[in-house]
Amino acid sequence: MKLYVNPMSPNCRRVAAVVYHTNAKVEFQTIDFGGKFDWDAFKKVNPTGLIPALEDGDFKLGESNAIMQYLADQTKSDLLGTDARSRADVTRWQCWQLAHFGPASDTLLWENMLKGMFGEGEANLDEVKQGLEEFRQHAAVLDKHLSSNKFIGGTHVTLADYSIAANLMYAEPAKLPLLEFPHIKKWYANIETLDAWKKSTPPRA
Ligand SMILES: N[C@@H](CCC(=O)N[C@@H](CS)C(=O)NCC(=O)O)C(=O)O
Repeated sequence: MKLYVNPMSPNCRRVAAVVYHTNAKVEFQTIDFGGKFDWDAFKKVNPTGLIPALEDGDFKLGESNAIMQYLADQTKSDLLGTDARSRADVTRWQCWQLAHFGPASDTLLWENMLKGMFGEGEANLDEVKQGLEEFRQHAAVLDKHLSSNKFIGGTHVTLADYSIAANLMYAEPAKLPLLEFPHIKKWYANIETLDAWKKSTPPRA
């Protein structure tokens, strides 16, 4: 299998962590955003033109959360859950990440970190205010859940943990107000001790 990634990208990191966790036989192809890469040709792999994307023979798959599920299934890992209810619960949190937590985190990541890095000017304070409101709203849900659960899926690490943790990898420069959410902070510190998470750390993070 070939996986198109850039290690700096949170969307790619959640998949890379699963590759390391499962020892999936994957060859990483690193895409340099600033370099020469034929994005038009790449649309044959992922029509959205976004990474991560996976090629497994003639099967091509985009969307980080879907790729994670495919890798967990291919490696017969318990990361997706072992029965219908645990699988649905993991999927529920991955959907929540994509619909709610990810977009709120991404607003702050863009305004407080990436915009400056890409020379796109100062943070827009209205956007930051909106991003903070949304982040606090969604983080409160996760924090309450983690007050009585070691991992998001309960007692052991699942895809849900890697999906959501990826949005916190730039918590400091993105100015995510994590101090207000002690259970998330504690859980994330625990994720940072996992080998697969450590191995997926980008070179300059
Ligand atoms: N929902 C997608 C988002 C993927 C995404 O936004 N990828 C970014 C990197 S973080 C990308 O490929 N950007 C390249 C571009 O916008 O041209 C996923 O979870 O895989």
